[in-house]
Amino acid sequence: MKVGIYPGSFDPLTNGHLDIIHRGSKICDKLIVSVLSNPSKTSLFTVEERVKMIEDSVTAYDNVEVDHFSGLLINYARERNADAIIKGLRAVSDFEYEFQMALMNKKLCDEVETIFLMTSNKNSFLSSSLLKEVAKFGGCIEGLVPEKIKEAVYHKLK
Ligand code: COD
Repeated sequence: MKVGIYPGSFDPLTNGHLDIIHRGSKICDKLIVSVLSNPSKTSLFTVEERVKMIEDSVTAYDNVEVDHFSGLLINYARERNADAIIKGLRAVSDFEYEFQMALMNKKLCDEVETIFLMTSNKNSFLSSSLLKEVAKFGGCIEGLVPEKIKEAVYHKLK
């Protein structure tokens, strides 16, 4: 059984993340979407809220599990017997950092591969931070996140 881990901050989950989950679930027998718990980083939503929002958004997938982790991703990947780390790539700006992390993770554990899925055209500009900025100043985030998450973002930012 091939196990993939899709890690991220997911603060909050966007349609760009969902697209990677959809496509990742087709290439893994089991895909674990895992939220990084990082107390030193300020986030809009708690880890529990982010996990719940993702769970509510992936009910259609039998092979997708939602979890959270702290510390080194590669240690968590080992604990979960993962074969691969799944990442999304948007632009060259993503590439440099992701490339560095993939090589470091490979150095730390040769057995776990990093697989990059290119963003879909329609999501190439989409990030959680940009989305929050737009919402904060009253902009429209319709169609960029699942409907329930849209309401939750506006509610939090009120
Ligand atoms: N289209 C496609 N992919 C997207 C989109 C989009 N519109 N938006 C985001 N993504 C991808 C990102 O490229 C990323 O792969 C993933 O989705 C999650 O994105 P974010 O923004 O929610 O989460 P990040 O990038 O902040 O997550 C970073 C990690 C938590 C994965 C990373 O910091 C990590 O592994 N931390 C653990 C500590 C560790 O092991 N450090 C050493 C690394 S070598």
